[in-house]
Amino acid sequence: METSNERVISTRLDTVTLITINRPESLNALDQLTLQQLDAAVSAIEADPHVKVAIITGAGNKAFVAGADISVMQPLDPIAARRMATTAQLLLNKIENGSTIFIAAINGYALGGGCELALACDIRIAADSAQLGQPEINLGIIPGWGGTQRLPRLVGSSRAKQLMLTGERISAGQAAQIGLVNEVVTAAELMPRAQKLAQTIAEKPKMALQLIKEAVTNGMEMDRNRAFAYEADLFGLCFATADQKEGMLAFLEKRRPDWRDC
Ligand code: DAK
Repeated sequence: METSNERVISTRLDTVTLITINRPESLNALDQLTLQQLDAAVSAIEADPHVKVAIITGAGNKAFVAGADISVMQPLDPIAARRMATTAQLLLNKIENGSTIFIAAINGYALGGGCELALACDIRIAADSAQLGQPEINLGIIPGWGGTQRLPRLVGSSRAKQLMLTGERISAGQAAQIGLVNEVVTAAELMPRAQKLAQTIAEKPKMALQLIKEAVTNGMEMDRNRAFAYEADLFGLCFATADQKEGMLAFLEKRRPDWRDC
């Protein structure tokens, strides 16, 4: 099933949805309309209990997302910039804290807001032709879509500072070395690999997927003792699901589990 809002195309294949940001003439730069349509696509996925995994990619072969649209940002006053920040941050929080597992399939430039969008996803796979970076410094601004927070948590503060202070772009290979992307494949292999990974994850029980995401995302922000207690709570919650009973019974009966996703 395909839903196209022109700037963002959502294609649902059973339990996996592919979201394509579709503004290739501007290297998929995010203007207000594209952001609104992306927000609508993410909300629709979150509202659909059938969807377990979403892949986000960019249209064309040059860019994932080359950042926020600079022509839209240039004339903003502080109040409008703050409003833009607040609404756009809600979208990334939805991706980071929602029940769906998000995979960024980085098919080209992932710069500024594009890199920040990928950072909010759970897993990042990149084509070997991709380039990543936070070039905001070259525009006289700082990353404003969570980059100053998510990037250091992922790659360490020193590497994050270097990327943000220099504005330099790094290759997909360098990004993999510092843990900014999980895997690098050829451009031709990118979507098949992302689909295969999505399928592998989508075959797992939904509640446990959701609780793993929640435990890691929220636990990272807690001190160790609270985080372990939180993990214990979520572990306990698994035993309220039909899939815990089924998964363990299936093991004992030496058969494949028949997940109910509840
Ligand atoms: N905005 C608008 N248009 C862009 C764009 C962008 N970010 N990136 C590329 N384009 C447009 C170009 O203007 C050009 O349009 P035409 O001239 O053809 O009309 C077309 O895409 C093709 O680009 P180029 O001709 O430049 O292509 P090249 O291959 O020569 O260069 C490039 C590719 C990616 C190296 C170059 O386009 C480039 O440097 N682009 C800008 C990258 C950048 O600086 N990105 C970071 C922008 S700052 C926030 C949310 C988000 C953000 C901040 C706050 N809040 C919620 C508060 C994010 C900020 C940013 O992302």
